[in-house]
Amino acid sequence: MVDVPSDAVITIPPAEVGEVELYHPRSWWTKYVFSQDAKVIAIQYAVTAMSIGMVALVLSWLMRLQLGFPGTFSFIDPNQYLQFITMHGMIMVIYLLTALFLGGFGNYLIPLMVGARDMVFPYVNMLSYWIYLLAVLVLLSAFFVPGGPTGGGWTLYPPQTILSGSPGQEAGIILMLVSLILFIIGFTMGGLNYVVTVLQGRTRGMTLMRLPLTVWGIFTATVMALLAFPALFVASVMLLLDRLLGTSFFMPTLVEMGQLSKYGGGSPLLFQHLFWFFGHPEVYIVALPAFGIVSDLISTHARKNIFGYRMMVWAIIAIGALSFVVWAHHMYVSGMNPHFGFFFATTTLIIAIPTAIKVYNWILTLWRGDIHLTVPMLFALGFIVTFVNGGLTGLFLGNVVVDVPLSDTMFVVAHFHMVMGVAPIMVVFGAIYHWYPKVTGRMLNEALGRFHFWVTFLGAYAIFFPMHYLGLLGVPRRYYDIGETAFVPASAHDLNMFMSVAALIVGFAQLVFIFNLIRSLAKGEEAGGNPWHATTLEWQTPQTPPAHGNWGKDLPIVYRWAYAYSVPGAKRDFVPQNEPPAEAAAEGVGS
Ligand code: HEM
Ligand SMILES: [Cu+2]
Repeated sequence: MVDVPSDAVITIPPAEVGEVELYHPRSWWTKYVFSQDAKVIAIQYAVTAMSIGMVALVLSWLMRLQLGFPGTFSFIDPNQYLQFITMHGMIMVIYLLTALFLGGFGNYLIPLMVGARDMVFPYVNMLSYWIYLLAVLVLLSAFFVPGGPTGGGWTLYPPQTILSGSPGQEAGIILMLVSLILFIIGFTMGGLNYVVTVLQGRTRGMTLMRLPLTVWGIFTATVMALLAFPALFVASVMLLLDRLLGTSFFMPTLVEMGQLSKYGGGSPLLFQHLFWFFGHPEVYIVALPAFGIVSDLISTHARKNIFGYRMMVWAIIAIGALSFVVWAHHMYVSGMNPHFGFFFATTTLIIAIPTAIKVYNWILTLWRGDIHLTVPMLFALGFIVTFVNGGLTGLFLGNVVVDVPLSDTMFVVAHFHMVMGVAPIMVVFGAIYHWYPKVTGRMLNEALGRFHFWVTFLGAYAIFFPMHYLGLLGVPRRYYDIGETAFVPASAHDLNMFMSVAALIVGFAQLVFIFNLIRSLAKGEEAGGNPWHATTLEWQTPQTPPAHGNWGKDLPIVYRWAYAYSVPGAKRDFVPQNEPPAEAAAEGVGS
């Protein structure tokens, strides 16, 4: 029998999907700009997300210059430091990573990987992108209004975000909240597409348990996002009402700049609960697509089937579900009831189990594999190392007694940059090197890619590893200048300088990457349809880049799971998901 998984039956999916006439663009505008083709929308999402990501990167340089060389760069003042932190954090987490993984990779890969012609609601999918773009523009406009963007931190905690005296209290905070509301509306339109396409748009033979883990990761993350973003949505609407109409959902009675404020009776803690009910799952909304993609990268580039496929699927689902009951581990210092802390510490540590299972399975996949150290593989390995590293510090911070002294120090900043900054970004890069040949028909330059990997990987460690130590010393986060204090030795300043120089170098390495992306469009080596000899459907399209409708006349039929690598007896070391059993048998598979 050709099939490898334990449910080796030639199955037909529960619902046969009939052919639906695709929307056909009639003009240049509807083909390339207001396009309803998921592949075009994916590229629009990806380009927008990476462009705004560059803004966040430049902001991080400005902050790092200030931290490394305080006093030398007098063009940032303390208010601006807070504003840059806020914009940097929010852009990186939401407008770059969430948008890129779901709107970018989700749109490109889901229809191709499940064997569909497009997303199920292409018009709504198109609107999703344009609303996202509007959200980005509203966000950026905050740099140009009086008072500038909000400086409330990416957590936007009231009361201070909307009180006078906070930077950006005038218009910045309003624009931030409006932008978030727009983002969520746009995301929901895309998200419904991703979920319904995975559930209803699969081609013949593509059972759920034959989906590549990339699809499982993006699918589960989308379901989570559809459940978590509403909490941020209502929190944003209520905070906007507090700011604009003088309601007091989140505002207690307080004195504002020496005057009793107009507010009273609200609960700032309620905002924290709503924010983190969204905020913690958000970490996994970014991490699960990364988990899925990494699984496929290491399986393809190590020519081995993924170890424990079913366990990997269930681990993704378990992590997704558990991450909804841990949110208050971000609130250990909020004065909440200690019993609550015990509950949330327990649930937090339980997540380590499915997560560790995934890591073991990646390692077992690599074990005795025919590892090709291609650029995507390097980034995948970089991800695993970094994620484990950030996960370990997460175990520290998940415990109440350890978190309390470390809370609001640079240790936290180091921890979350490792887990949800550097680690997912490694996957983004690995994925781009992996799928760029499918999107453009050309390979990215390998030497530049290796250079990009090593500088980014080692550089990220140079920036964020010493930061743990600063945190242990007690250096607080969100401080413009740590100055001379009894507990911070002079060496800490040297370390800060070192980290800032590393940040500049890492930033420049990204310019090399962008150069590679643009240069290879015209000059890259021709890729052919399946340069990595991968099994999944997106590599089996009749044309590369795939044409409108993806599959030509007939949809592919799926006969096996996505991981038929190095199958004993096969002539080639991979058997595509859609290769009919007869042909595979003729090649000697399983005979
Ligand atoms: C070269 C890469 C990066 C550098 C040099 C960098 C640098 C910084 C700095 C200096 C801060 C302010 C720390 C403080 O004073 O509290 C910060 C905050 C932050 N960064 Fe990054 N960052 C980078 C990449 C990322 C990425 C990829 C993410 C994506 C998750 C990210 C998410 C955040 C968040 C959420 C904050 C917290 C903002 C807040 O406190 O409100 N950063 N970063
Ligand atoms: Cu959390």
